[in-house]
Amino acid sequence: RGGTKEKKPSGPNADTIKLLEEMADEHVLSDETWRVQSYRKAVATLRRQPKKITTAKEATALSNIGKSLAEHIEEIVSTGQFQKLEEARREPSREALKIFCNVYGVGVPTATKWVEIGYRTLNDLQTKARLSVNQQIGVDHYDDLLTRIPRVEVKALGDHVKDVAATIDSSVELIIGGSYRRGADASGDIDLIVTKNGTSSTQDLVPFLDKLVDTLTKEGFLTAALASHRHDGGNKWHGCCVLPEVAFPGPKEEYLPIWRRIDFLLVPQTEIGAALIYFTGNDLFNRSMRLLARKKKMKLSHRALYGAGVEEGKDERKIFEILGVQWREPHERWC
Ligand code: DCP
Ligand code: MG
Ligand code: MN
Repeated sequence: RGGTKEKKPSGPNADTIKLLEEMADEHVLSDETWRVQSYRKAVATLRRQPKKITTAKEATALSNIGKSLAEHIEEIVSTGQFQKLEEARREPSREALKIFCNVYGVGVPTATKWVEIGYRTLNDLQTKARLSVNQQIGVDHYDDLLTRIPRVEVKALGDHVKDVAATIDSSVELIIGGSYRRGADASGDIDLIVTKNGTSSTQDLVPFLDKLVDTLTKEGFLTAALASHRHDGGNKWHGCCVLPEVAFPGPKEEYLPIWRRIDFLLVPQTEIGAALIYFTGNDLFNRSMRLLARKKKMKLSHRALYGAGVEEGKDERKIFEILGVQWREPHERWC
């Protein structure tokens, strides 16, 4: 889960942006959300500048950059260094905190707690910590679950699931959503949207999902179920999978049975448009769409756009139209 930075810094302020983003990440680790926000807003402003910002005075004149951030910017440009960042990095327990935050299912509070207890390594967690089922999977498969899945492999995983799904119910449709649908070269997990013509409730798809999960588990494709996978009346399933060697899209010598994260999301046909928007993301794009809906006295959820006499769930394009936003292809929804 490599953070939210999807665009590499470029342009006249790239060097400044790089250090500010690194500082924002440090603030994530110390759970100072408001600082993270102000750094990210400042970075967004800097990205838009056509010229290099070199002084605090220039920086303060821009939107979303306060006095102290402006001084940091001047320091970075004039000295090439950022004192605060270096101090944060000298903190001895920082490495452990980072490692623990990268365990699947572990957030800053839990990682901080472990550091305070005195744990420093994954081995400490394995031998001393009391881990939940999910955390145990996260520790056991630490490297695998941190490795991003190349696009060709996401497709191969999806194709394998589609083949098995067709043997259970040939009229069920599976769509790969998430970063894959946005065209990403590599994804953190595979998000599979499960839908079927004629369905109007998630419940209509539950028996299918049960069979699918059962079959895929028996054949060894699904390797673990993650807890809390039956939220919202059973419309989701979260777990791990391994691509079979025969389905590997590359030379056999390069095949490794890497554990991957997989999510199934049940969506009735009546809600497929809203669900496609939600599960395509990205999360920032979703947030701005929801905000826009609210401004227009409507509400956008993963199930429908509704309010102000409107109810639209099944047509992705219509939802854009009603909101008055120009259609954006999935690959244009990075922010
Ligand atoms: N989503 C969201 N808000 C969240 C989490 C998810 O709007 N807090 C939506 C947008 C995401 C989609 O769900 O695109 C899938 O969630 P993922 O966590 O799988 O994120 P991505 O697929 O976008 O990225 P990754 O490649 O890291 O899996
Ligand atoms: Mg994903
Ligand atoms: Mn996901």
